[in-house]
Amino acid sequence: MSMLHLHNGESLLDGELDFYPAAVIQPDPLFDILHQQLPWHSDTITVYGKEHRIPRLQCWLGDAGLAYTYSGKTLHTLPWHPVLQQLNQQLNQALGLNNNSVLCNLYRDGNDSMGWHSDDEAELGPAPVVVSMTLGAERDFALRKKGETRMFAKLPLSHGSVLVMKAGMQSRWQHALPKRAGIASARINLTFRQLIQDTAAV
Ligand SMILES: O=C(O)CCC(=O)C(=O)O
Repeated sequence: MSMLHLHNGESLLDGELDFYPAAVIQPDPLFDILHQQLPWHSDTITVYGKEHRIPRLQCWLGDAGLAYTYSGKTLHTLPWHPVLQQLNQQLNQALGLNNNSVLCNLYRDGNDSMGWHSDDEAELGPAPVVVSMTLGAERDFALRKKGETRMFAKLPLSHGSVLVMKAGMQSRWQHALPKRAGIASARINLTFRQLIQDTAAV
């Protein structure tokens, strides 16, 4: 049974983004299942030799044997949750992709965030198409051109939305999920990605 309807997408940022504001057919139960059942954990990253706890919970699931390197750490994907595997298959089919993993982020409230970056790790290949699904609290997705400090645009990502970051986006733009005072409820973001096996770290 299809969990998605990917119709009436808006093309944004000169075609670098496709946005489907209400793509998930039943976003409330999907949020609850993933909130309760995913193996959320609190991770650290090392910046200039110092460990920092990242301001959100996360987990990375996917096909067996995949690994990725993120801020100097090599992590192996955990096995798919069946619902996420089904969603990935449906997204791949609808969009003509071969994504094989999903990075799941849980922003517990408006104090959780993600800093400026591009999804440009070597394992993603030179022109990844990253599919980003939002469930729960609406938060702004901020965009700026690479090499600039000024924010270019903010896109509010609605409950049940799907944002497709197309090939080219990661080489030209950075994105971030800024803190938002006053948001007390949680948001889940799922970014479906293809980890390219033969360049993946082991
Ligand atoms: O939570 C979001 O919408 C952004 C997630 C993100 O930037 C990422 O996973 O690389």
